[in-house]
This record gives sequence, structure tokens and C-alpha cells, in this order.
Amino acid sequence: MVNRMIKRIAGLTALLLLATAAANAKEFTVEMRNSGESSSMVFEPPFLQVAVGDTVRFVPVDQGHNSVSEFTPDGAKGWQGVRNEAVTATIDKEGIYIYRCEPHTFMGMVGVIQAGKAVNKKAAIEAARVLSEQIAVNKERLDKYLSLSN
Ligand SMILES: [Cu+2]
Repeated sequence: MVNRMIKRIAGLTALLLLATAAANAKEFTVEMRNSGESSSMVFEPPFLQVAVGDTVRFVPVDQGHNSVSEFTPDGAKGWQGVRNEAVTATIDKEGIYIYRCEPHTFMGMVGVIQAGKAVNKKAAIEAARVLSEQIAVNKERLDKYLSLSN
């Protein structure tokens, strides 16, 4: 009898914790723009600090852009946005995410999201180095965004 009650309370507590986590999850918005504050072909903001469980919605303010994950923490789902359409990424693992706009990767249209702590920074730096080979203009952006993670 007591055992059954304890089990029931434990079950309810777990449900409550899940509901609380869902209620606390935030949605961030990143705009995909032809021109930003200081430069052209940008994600704004290009760096986000979020919590695991949050979502990031990429919104096409201008035409011709998409958002695809390039590098994610191990086991994270990632995302593949379609050009000219909004896409919502669920940030399901802790660490650094690097994403890009496929048509404008060569122009440095990239972004970085950090969820929780930067537990995979070393791998992220290596991924950024490889991605940099595809970037012809605004090469300094990716390093700058990545340097904001810690
Ligand atoms: Cu673009």
C-alpha cells in the first residue's frame, strides 16, 4: 500500500518536472537577412546562448536563404531548412552547434548556437576550420562567433 503510494508520487513528480521543463523552454528567433547591422548576408543574431530544450526559429526576412546545421553535439538531431521557409530547430543536446545558409556559405553566412556549456568546443573548432575552406568572403565571422562560446 505504502509502496504503491510512493510509486504514484514518484510518477506524478516526474510528470510535473517534465511539464515544468516544457513550460520553461524558450523560443529564440534568428533572422535570415540580405543586410545586417554591419555587413551583408547574415543571420541575426549570429550567436545565441540557449538552454537544452529551447528552440530556435530561423525566419526568412529576405528571400534566398535557408538554415542547415553543419556541426552539432554528438547525438543531436540537427536541422535542414528549405530555402525561403522558416524552420524551427530543437536544441536537444548540450554543446556548440554551427549552422550555415547553403547559398551563402561562401559569403560567410554562418551562425553559432551554444546550449548549456561548450562541452564540444575542441571538435567545434576543428569543424569550423573545415567549414572555413568553403568561405571566401567574411572569413573572420565564424571565428568571431565561435570565440563568444565558452
Ligand atoms: Cu543566405
